Amino acid sequence: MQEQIAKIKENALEEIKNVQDAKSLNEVRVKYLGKKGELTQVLRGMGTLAPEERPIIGSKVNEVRELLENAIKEKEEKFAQEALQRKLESETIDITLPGTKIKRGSKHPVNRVIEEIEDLFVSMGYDVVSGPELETDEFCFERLNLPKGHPARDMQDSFYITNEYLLRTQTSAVQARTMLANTEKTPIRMICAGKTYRREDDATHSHQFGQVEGLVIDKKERNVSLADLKGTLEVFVKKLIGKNCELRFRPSYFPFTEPSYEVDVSCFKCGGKGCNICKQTGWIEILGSGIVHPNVLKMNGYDPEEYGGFAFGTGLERLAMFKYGIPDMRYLYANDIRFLSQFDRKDEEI
Ligand code: 2NM
Repeated sequence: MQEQIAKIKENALEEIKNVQDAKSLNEVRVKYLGKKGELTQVLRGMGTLAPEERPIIGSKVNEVRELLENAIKEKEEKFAQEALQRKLESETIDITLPGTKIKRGSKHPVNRVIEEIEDLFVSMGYDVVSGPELETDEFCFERLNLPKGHPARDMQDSFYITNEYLLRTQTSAVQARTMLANTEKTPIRMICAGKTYRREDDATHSHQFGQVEGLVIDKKERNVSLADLKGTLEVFVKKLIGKNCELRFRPSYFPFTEPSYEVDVSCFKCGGKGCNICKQTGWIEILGSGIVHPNVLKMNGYDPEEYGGFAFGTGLERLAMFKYGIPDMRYLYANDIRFLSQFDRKDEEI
């Protein structure tokens, strides 16, 4: 019997040594140590032994069982270790690979122009103010010296919601609100940029467009003059279009200013020689401006004998087109990613 046990031990150890995977290892375990395993059978057969032999054989079997169990366990651990190693290798991540690029939006050219203008005027001490796009007839027209019956108030030209409410046709409604709200009559330096609406239905006009308008009001004794208006607009245009342009002030008419001026800039394409952009004139109209009309001051709570100032306004789409050389206004509204992505944020800090 001793011999049989030694044989089992030898065979089992050999098989454990040669086994290649966890499944076969388990088969070996069952073969030798299972309920019907070879070693177990030896224990079962002990009944035939002489009583004095039993403890000797019993302890021998247990010794071999323990030896085999340990050998199996060791092998199991080896397999587990190898499996883990394979898993780690197959799941390795190369952290030096470049990441997937995240697509980033870009700022619309009109919004870029707004931000640039706001930054410039803030640097000159102006406030940036906003107001409602749904306006009242009162603020859009009445308080801006556009009395009832004025041609600019034609129902055909504006989006009226009710008799009283309409989509603002100009941002100067915000100027009127700012003046009226300033009961302390502290000096005003403000700009307002935003959307405005007109009832246009031809191919060359949009019913929604961007405007920026500015207003400066102070006591008469502080002499806010036409010189200040000219200087301010010169800084404005040169910052936006380029240092090397020239400005030309041309007498004009606006209901809310008197005197009024349209401002032309020397053509940035041909430099003034004449080309298709400036229609051979060498000049491009870029701004409207003037000294605030006494009626506007009066209607917004200011005594025109005591206070005065200037105002100006312009269209943002045209400015964006000039600044970026956009040949057709429709590009600004087409939402074409090929167009928009050209206004990348490369030059900006985010
Ligand atoms: C322009 C041209 C001239 C203007 C006037 C005012 C206000 F409210 F002060 F009267 N705001 N904006 C103004 C003056 C706007 O845009 C072409």
